[in-house]
Amino acid sequence: MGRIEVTQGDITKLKVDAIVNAANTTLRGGGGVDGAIHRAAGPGLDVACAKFGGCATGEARITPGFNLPATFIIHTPGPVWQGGHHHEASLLANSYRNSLQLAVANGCRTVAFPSISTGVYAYPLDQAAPLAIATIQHFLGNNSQLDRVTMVCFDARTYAAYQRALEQN
Ligand code: AR6
Repeated sequence: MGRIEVTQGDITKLKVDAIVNAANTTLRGGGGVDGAIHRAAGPGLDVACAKFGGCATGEARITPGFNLPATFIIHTPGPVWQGGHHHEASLLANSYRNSLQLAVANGCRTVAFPSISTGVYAYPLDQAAPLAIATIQHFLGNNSQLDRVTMVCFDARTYAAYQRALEQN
């Protein structure tokens, strides 16, 4: 079975088959990790993303990596936190699951995620981290193609939350 790894760093630097982007429903770029990915990938990425005409929350779309070391970029809008009673948990799980499904469909063996929705979208980290880890673990249990899924945490607090979730899973 493939492994989950938790690391701290900048996801745009990773040489994996696919990195996931915590996008918005327009798929036309923004701040946070989305902005960093669009800047590092170069203008070809926005041209490719424009063709999708948007993406619903929890769904995913794939593009080439353009100037990134990663082969593909998988774009998924996570849910905006609205207090927890607006299907945020199932939508966040959908983002992880649909991204992994798309990665597998495109022959990927290594995938890296940022902490979807815990920045601008304000999903509480202590709830997002165990949900992300459990969803990825469950997917790995049912799929033999993936070798490694890496959670790439930008800051120490996020890193600690995912490490704890991994230990307790
Ligand atoms: N590598 C890895 N993680 C990063 C990086 C990076 N280079 N830069 C930031 N993060 P956010 P969201 C972390 O706000 O909450 C955008 O404007 C960051 O510290 O990027 O899903 C989109 O266009 C945090 O832990 O995504 C949407 O409008 C995590 O990535 C909206 O923000 C996610 O924070 C999406 O909000």
